[in-house]
This record gives sequence, C-alpha cells and structure tokens, in this order.
Amino acid sequence: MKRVLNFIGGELRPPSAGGYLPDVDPATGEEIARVADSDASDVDAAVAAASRAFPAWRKTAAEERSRLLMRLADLVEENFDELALLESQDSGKPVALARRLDVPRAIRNFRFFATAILHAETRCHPMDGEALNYTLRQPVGVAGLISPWNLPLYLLTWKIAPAVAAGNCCVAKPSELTPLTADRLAELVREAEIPPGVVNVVHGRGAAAGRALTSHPGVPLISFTGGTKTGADVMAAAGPLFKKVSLELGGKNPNIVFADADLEAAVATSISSSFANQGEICLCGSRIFVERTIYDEFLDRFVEKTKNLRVGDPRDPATEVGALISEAHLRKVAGYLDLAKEEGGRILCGGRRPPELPGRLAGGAFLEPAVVVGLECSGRVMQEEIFGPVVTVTPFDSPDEAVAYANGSRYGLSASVWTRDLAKAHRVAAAIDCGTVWVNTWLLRDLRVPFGGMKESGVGREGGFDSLDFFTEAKNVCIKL
Ligand code: TXE
Repeated sequence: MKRVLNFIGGELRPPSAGGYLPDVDPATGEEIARVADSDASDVDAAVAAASRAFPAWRKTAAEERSRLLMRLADLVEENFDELALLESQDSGKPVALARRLDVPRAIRNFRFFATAILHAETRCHPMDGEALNYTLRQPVGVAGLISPWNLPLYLLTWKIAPAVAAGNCCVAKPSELTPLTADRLAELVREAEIPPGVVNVVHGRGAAAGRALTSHPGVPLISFTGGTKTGADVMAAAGPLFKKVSLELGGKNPNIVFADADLEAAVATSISSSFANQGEICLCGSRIFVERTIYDEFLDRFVEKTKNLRVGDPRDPATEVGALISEAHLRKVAGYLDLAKEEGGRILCGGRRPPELPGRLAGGAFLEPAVVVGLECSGRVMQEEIFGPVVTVTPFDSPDEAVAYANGSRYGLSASVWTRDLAKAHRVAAAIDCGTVWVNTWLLRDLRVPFGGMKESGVGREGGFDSLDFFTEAKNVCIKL
C-alpha cells in the first residue's frame, strides 16, 4: 500500500511518530493509500526547513522565481492525466471535472503568479519638495497554507503559487482526506529544482498538524480555506500571535432568477452551480430564488434536468456527479434531507443512493442530486451549509424581497443573478452582501479580481495583487530631501 510521506527540506520523510491514516477512495470505500499522521514535531521540522531556505529565496530575483514556477506549471501540465486521475480517485469527483477544472486551474495558478511578479509596481508619495515616500513590498517569511478536500490541487496551488512567487517559503497542510495530488506536486517541486525548503508539505489531521501550524510562532502568516467552524479555531490560535490571516470559509449562496432572464441559460447554469463537484464547492448556489411568475416553469425544467444528471463511476468520462467525499459526509448531507421533511419541505427528486451502480461502487458515497421546495428561509436547511448535492428552490415577488432573502444568511460568499435588465442587475448586485456577484453566469473566474467572503464566509481577499499584497508586508521608506 502506498505511503504518503511529508516533504520537508526537499526530501520525503516519514512522520516522526510513525503513525499513518487511511486514505479512502470514496467511490468504492476502499483504502488506496496510507497518509502520514504528522504532529507538532513534523511541523517544527518543516518550519525549520522553510526558515533556513527563506533568506536565499527572498533574495532570489523575481525573474528566477518566475522561471522556476513556470517550470513547475509545465511539469503539472506534463503530468495532467495522472493528476486528474489521482484527484478523482481521492475525492470522488468525476475525472472529467478534474480534467476540465482542477488540473487546468492548478497550471493557471502557477503561470498567473509567476508572471504577475514580473509586472508588480509599488507606490510613491512625494511630499511637496520636502520628502519622498516609497513603498517596499517584502515577503513575510514562512507561510502556513491549509487547504480542504473539495478542490485539493486547485486550492493548494492557489496558495502556494502567490506565497512562493512573492518570496516566502511555505509549509502546506493539505486535507488528510485528499493527500495524493499534494504528494505528487511535492515530487514535481523537486523535479522543477525549486530550492529545498521553499515548499514543504506536512500531511495529517487538522487537530494535530493543522493546529501545530496555526499556533506555531515561526509562522507569521496563515492562509486557510475550509469550514467556518474550523476558521474560528484558526483565528483563535493565530490571533494571540498576531499572524496575518486570510480565511476563505463556507457559503450558502443565493441564485436569483428574475422573470426576464434567459430561462434556458439560467436553468442550465443553475444545474452546474447546484450540483458541480457534487455540490461540494463553497461557491455553489445552494439557495435558488425564482420570481413567482416563472417559478413553475423554472422548476419543471430544472427538476427534469436534475433527474437526467448521470450519477456514477467518477472514472467514466460521461459521469456528471461522482461520489461525496466520505460516507460520514454523505450521512450529514442525507440528514439535512430528513430535516427538510421535518421542516415541512418536499423533495421533488433525488436524495437516494442510486440503485443501479456496478458492483465495485457498491460501497461508494453516492447520492442522487436533490431538489427541495416548500421551506421557510429561516429554517436550518436554508440557513446551514450542507455542502452536498442538495438545492432549495423558493419563489419571490419583488427585487427587494429577493435581496432580503439573499442577505438573510450568516454567510456572504457569492451570488448569481439572472436578468436581461441591466439596471436591475447593477442594483441587485450592489445590494447583496457578499464578495462576488455573477450576473448571468457562475464560476467565471478572472484570477486578477478580489476573491473572498463577507460575514461568516471569511476574512480578507485573495486573487491578483490582493494575493501578492497579502503575502507581503508593505514598508514605507521616507527620504528627506
Ligand atoms: O473541513 P475542515 P471539514 C465546509 C463544509 C463541510 C465543513 C466541514 O460545510 O461540511 O466545512 O468540512 C484542516 N486547525 N467546507 O471538516 O475541517 C483540515 O485538516 C488547523 C467548506 O472537512 O475545515 C483541512 O486541511 N487546521 C470548504 C482543512 O483544515 C485544521 C471546504 C479544512 O478542513 C483544523 C471544506 C484546526 N483546528 C469544507 N481542523 C470551502 N470553503 O471550500 C481542521 N483543519
């Protein structure tokens, strides 16, 4: 059985206490690898390696850092098929999605930040002949990067690329549920000849390895993506040490469809925004609000398309919905469907284990996508993040009511608005309390734009120069003339 080791100072190393965790393929329930169950001493070793590498790396010219990261991007591209397969096996997502979304985005992340640092500028504030101020942007030191299981390589590289491009060294802690692409990436980091210690990867549980990183005094910066509850724990550990913290947390995103929308496009994209990656994307639109005059027509078309989604073997290129991340997560998601019934809702389709899966998938964490109606917006099903293939559909009567529903949530990550009325689109977009509003689209990402959440969806913005700002300290130099 494959053992996933830590990557520290350019070498693969077993965890110091010798323990391993099972890594399970959620489509079959079978163990596919054993992953290092690291503890504080492994994190100490990784932070020490990163700290040793930092003085030379921060002095390495931007052009050289760029060249090395471009080389890494090329290596990810050369290993495209293998990485897509590993991601699918580890997370249950369709391999077709890993090929369309996860691996291409990992490549883009490296190329984007490798070139961004060649174009970075800083500011100058002249003081009327008396003095000149200019801003230096300098790397912070050792960056702690904690990433989740839903988009493992995509989100890990979204952190490693800007951190390292900006001149930091890093210790990454991928999710213990999906370590395989991080492990392969570590090998590619070595092959790219990125100096030892610049990128370190420590595997293990959040409560052990993750916590050791967030509370480590040698790590002045934490970038975290994961659940809101965990985010609070990260903040509590990092706060007393005054770390720079960026948190990308959960969402309960509204998807508002006005009567004047292009209905066909709204239905088709709402299928993706509800069920892509089994609904396990923080940006999924899990609460659909439809203007009452088109509610029935939208619902008919939406339910029909939902029923037609191909749920099954993640390795089959035709599969649209794969397995959830684990049996435990499946039970949590299914629990919300029971709760929906208790709260007076009706499940129009889905919510069962698909009956006709081939034998090897019998133990898999599969769930047919579910559409729920008839719920109150204030109930738990419409308030809590389910993070699975479950969507609610609710009618509304006016733009004000739609905005009130959208904002009636602890979360504020993203929203979609469907309308052909441009003025209405602008008004509604401005009124929704969230970090990203898509109009007549979903998940269209320009890597230059600020990305992050309001309220319990997070703290801070990453993306483009916001990422480079986060991963550097601004220093003002004032020169008396
Ligand atoms: O994620 P966790 P979980 C949401 C989603 C899901 C819920 C819980 O609703 O059902 O969160 O998922 C590490 N200190 N999202 O429990 O625990 C952990 O090892 C430091 C939304 O699987 O937040 C992993 O590497 N680190 C989401 C990472 O944090 C800790 C994506 C995320 O795991 C830690 C995933 C600790 N105390 C889940 N505890 C999104 N926003 O995309 C855990 N970790």
